[in-house]
Amino acid sequence: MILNNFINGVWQDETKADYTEVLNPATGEKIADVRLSTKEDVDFAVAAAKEAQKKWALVPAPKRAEYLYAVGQLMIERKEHLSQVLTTEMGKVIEEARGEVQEGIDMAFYMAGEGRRLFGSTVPSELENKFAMSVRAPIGVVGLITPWNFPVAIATWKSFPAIVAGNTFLWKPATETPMMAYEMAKIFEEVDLPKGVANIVFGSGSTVGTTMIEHPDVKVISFTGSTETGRHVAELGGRHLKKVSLEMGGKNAIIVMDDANVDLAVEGILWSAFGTSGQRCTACSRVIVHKDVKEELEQKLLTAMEPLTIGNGLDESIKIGPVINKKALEKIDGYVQIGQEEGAKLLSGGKVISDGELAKGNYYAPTLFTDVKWDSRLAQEEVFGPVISLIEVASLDEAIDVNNSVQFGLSSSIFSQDVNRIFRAQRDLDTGIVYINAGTTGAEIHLPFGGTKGTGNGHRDSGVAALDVYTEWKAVYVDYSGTLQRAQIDNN
Ligand code: UN1
Repeated sequence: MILNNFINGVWQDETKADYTEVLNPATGEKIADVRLSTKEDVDFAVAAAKEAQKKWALVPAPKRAEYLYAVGQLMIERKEHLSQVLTTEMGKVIEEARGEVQEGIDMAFYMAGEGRRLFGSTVPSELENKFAMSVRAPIGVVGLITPWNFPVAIATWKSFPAIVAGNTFLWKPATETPMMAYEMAKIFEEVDLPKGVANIVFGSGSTVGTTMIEHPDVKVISFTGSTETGRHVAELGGRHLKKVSLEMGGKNAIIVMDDANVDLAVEGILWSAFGTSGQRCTACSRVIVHKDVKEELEQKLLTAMEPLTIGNGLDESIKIGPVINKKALEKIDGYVQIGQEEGAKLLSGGKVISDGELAKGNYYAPTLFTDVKWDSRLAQEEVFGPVISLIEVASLDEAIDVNNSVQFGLSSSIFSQDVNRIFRAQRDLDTGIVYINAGTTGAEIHLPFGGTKGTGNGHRDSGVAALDVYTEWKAVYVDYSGTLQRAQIDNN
């Protein structure tokens, strides 16, 4: 299969452009060739999106929303197909793929509902016979850059609010996972979304991403991906005075206090650390444990890890799928070496799985380290793989300090039964998302998603807050006095 761009409602013909291979991370087999678009491809898409946006902005928001209801409906009908494609290109186990597609469906209906709200506000004017209000206005053409770990959900967090708010967009999916963008483009086409509202431009960050950011007609860039790339997006966007929304890394921790339900904590840790093979921005990679329950937690984690099955996520019995590619395997293994050099104690895993059939895919054994120093590289840097680091503490204060010691601030969690500790923790944990007695993953789409410090730049994906990224606040004054009233001047 050859994947070409979808621009102005038309699938572009094959040309002499370059392509790169898309591989199934579970088997190493080739799934497709995806186009590496040129600067000219981007320019062409921006021109189409710009033209389409003029008309799209005039469509009433409740009508724009109707397209999203139709998109959501088609996603429901195709849920199983979409989930299978998602597992095939990304590797996450099928149960999680279904969950991700469901997130997209939920986002469609949620944002469609916003079409009948898109609240502004009215306020009293300082002057008589004058009306004052603020309204949300569409911005124009927006550029969406999405990662491979959530190829569909994150794209819906960005594209659906962009659509309902009256913008048109260019979407550059990760080259590792272009199939979901292809599937979504087919859905946009089938619901008759007006041509040029949704445009898919496949290709690299260095060409497609950079051209989008530098293009004067792209007004907003919404990016989810690595901190390194995000910094570059922010720098380049800053130079071009772009509104840039960034969601980047995480080094999320679960705190287990001495009064915690340890069995529940074990379940939460395994789900959040090994789900999606640890490749979520929200993944738990640190466990900050009170010294009095440390040994119990270690033993229970080791026991619970034993039955975890590793393999191709299309098989319903598999609990842990592959990681995205060989480079990711090397990076994870590199951190395991670093951890050992830093004196952390490896309790389980710590190796690439290279036996039999599994050698063809990218599998890493679920890994548990203990006695990890809070300020070591293993405890501070994002690994993005199935690796847990246990860090011992002696009090809640210390646990919160350790949680907040990293450069990221996406998600955190505490297991405790003490209401005083819980309320203190939710206040003091410096992350955009806090869970009580649950793991660090599983954010719901109608709440704001994002983080503090190095995780983001103050914007939020999903939730009603996402509309702030895709709308401009406009203040409107209507003077019906029939006289020239001058604000701030004494008119009498
Ligand atoms: C991500 O890892 O970038 O909260 C997104 C969660 C999912 C989304 C994760 N709902 O884990």
